[in-house]
Amino acid sequence: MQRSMANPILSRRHIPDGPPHLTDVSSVFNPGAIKHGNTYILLLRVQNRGRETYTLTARSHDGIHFEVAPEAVDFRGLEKIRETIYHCYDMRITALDGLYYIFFAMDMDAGCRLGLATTRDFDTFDFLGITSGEDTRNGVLFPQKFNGRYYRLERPNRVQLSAGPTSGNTIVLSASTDLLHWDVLSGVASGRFHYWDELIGSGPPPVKTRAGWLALYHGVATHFSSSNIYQGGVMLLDLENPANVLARSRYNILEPREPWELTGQVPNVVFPSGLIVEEYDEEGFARPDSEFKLYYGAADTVIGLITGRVEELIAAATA
Ligand code: BMA
Repeated sequence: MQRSMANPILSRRHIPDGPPHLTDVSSVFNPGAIKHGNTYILLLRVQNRGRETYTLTARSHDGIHFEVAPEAVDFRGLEKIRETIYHCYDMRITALDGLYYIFFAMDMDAGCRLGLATTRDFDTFDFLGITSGEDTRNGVLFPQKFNGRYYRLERPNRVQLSAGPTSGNTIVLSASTDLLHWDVLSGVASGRFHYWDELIGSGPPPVKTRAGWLALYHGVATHFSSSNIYQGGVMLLDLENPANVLARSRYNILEPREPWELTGQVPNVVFPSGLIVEEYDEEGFARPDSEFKLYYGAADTVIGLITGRVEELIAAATA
């Protein structure tokens, strides 16, 4: 696995000046990622100098050089929500049954909620609704149904970081028949106090491999009182029952090392949020020797890319 030579592949300079709210923006980070036909698509979290958040679409033919659309995504139907929505962010994209589903965090007065939108073409987007009652974040949809039900991983926010947002130390598995109402089935994994992943949350949506669901996540080390360190790690979940963890990386697979990962508006952060696997076999399993592209936010300021082979991620989970 290695960082792209082109890193950081996206920074504020790649966002075209548009209307005043998108002129000379501050930062771009934590992208959702998917391959739509032969086009690599990122849904970018863009923050302007009013510290307002917009979602912008970026397209690429090689997964490295992206062109950013000048207009922010309009989630049709979002305007029907009566309560104030401060920010929609951290898009996670899953392809399922010919449609793209996008879960994202919504900061509201009552706390953080998970919103859901769909698109077929990344030109028009429909907001389906708010899909959580409690404070929760990092919702990721599995790319298949399980006995007729949708499954997602999510991370309830039950920990208050000192001088920071609410966070959490447990990833749970939830199920739904209509994508709007979700029931928690079981805990999946908890933070490991004193080590690299004390607080945890899912990264990109899980990828199906013959070794299990490849579930990347971020872990936060909080015990250095100066600054929380956000890192990336990997788990393998049981193919039939993803609440069962088959393996989990003892070591992080990605940590802040480059200057642009160590420094920025939130220092010491790598936040993996988009994973594209190039090749799947006839039965829909990621090929072990396939290349992957992992997109991540760095220091809540820019976007980085790391590439490697799927088998390296699997090996990291069992190391
Ligand atoms: C988390 C989320 C992420 C962010 C990270 C570091 O709690 O808000 O969106 O990248 O903190 O600030």
